[in-house]
Amino acid sequence: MSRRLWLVPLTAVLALLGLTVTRPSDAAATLTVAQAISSQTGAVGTVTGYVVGEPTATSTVRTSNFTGDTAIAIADSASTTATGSMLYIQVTSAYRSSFGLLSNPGLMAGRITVTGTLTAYFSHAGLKSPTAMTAGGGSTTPTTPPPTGGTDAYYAAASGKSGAALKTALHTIISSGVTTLSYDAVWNALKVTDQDPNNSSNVILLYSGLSRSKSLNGGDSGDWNREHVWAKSHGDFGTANGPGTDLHHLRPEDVTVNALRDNKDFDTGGTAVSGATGNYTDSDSWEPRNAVKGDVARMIFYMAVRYQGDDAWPDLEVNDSVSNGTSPRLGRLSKLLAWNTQDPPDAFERNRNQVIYASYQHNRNPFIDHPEWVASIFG
Ligand SMILES: [Ca+2]
Ligand SMILES: [Ca+2]
Repeated sequence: MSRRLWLVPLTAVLALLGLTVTRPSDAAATLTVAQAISSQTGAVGTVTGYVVGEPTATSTVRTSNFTGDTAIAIADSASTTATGSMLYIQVTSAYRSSFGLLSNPGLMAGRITVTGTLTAYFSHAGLKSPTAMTAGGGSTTPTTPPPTGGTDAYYAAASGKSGAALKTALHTIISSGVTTLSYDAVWNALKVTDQDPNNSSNVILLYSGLSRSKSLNGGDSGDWNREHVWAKSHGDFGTANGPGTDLHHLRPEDVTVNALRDNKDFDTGGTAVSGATGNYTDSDSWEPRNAVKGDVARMIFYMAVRYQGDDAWPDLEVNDSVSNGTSPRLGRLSKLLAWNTQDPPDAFERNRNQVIYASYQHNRNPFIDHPEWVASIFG
C-alpha cells in the first residue's frame, strides 16, 4: 500500500472516532461565539464576544431591566437579537460584582473575554464554571478582517456613478439596514473601535493621539469622553439614537481638549493647543494634527452623505464657512478636501470602519473604502 493511500483511511478512522487533528497552537486560540456554539464538547475554551443581554430561559434574553448577576449572553455582533447566535455564560459568585448585568448594566455592547467549560447552560449553547473573565478583546485578538471578497458587493449600486448620482446611491446604501446605538452604548463601542493596537486596555484619543485607559471614560479632568467630530450643535441633533450616536464620527478625546474644540468648524491656523500636540485653534476654527486630518475630513463627508433630511434628522452639508453656528453645516470644505488627499486612510481607520460595520451599525464610511469618491461628490 502506498503512503498516499494510507492517509485517507486514517483520516476516516479519526472522523469515525469523533476526533479531529488539532495543532497545539489552535488549542490556545480565542474562539468566536459562533465557534463556541459549535464546540459544545465539555472542553475548556476561551471565547470573546459582545454582551447582548441577560438570559433568563432557553430562548429568553433580557436587554434591559436586568433581574440578576448570574448569567450573561454574548454574541459576535453587539446588535444580535437572535438567541440562536448567542452563547450563555454562567457568572459565578467571584465574577458577579464585575460582570453581572444587574450591577453593571453599562456592560451592554461591550466586549468581554471569558474562559470556562463549553457546555450547555439554560439548555442552550453555553459556557459554565468560568476561570477567567476580562473586559475587552484580550491581547491576542487580531485586527478585524475586511469582508470576504472586499466591499464591491456592498457598493454595487454605486458602481459607475459620479457626482450627485454617486452621492444619492451612497446615501441609500449607507442608510439601509442600519442599527443605531444609544448614547450610553457608545462608551463601550468606542472601547472596541478605538482600541490601542498596542495595548488592549487603552483607547487612542483622536486629536491628542494619546493612549489612555479604557476605564477612564467620564467627565472629569483626566478622563476621556465622546467627541462629536461633526459638532452636534451644527444641526442641533442632540444625543438620541441617530447622528448624535453615530460611531462613524464619534471618537474618544480628552475631556479638556474636547471642550477646547467646542463646536468650531475645521480650518488651518491658530495657536498650539495645550495637551494636544500638533493641533491649532483660534476663535472660530480647529486644525487637527496631521495624522488625523484625513480621518476628520472623511468623517465629515460621511455625515453629509448619511444625513439628507429624508428622515427625522436635518440635512447635514459641508460648506466653505467657519462661522456656521448652529446651522446644519460644517466647514471648511476646501481644507477638508485637501486633508482627505494629504492623509489617506491607514490601518487603524480601516479597522474601525470594519468593526462598526461588522459589529455595531452594519453600515460603512464609503470614503474610507474609496477616498477618491470625495472629489467626485464634493470637489
Ligand atoms: Ca490618518
Ligand atoms: Ca446631506
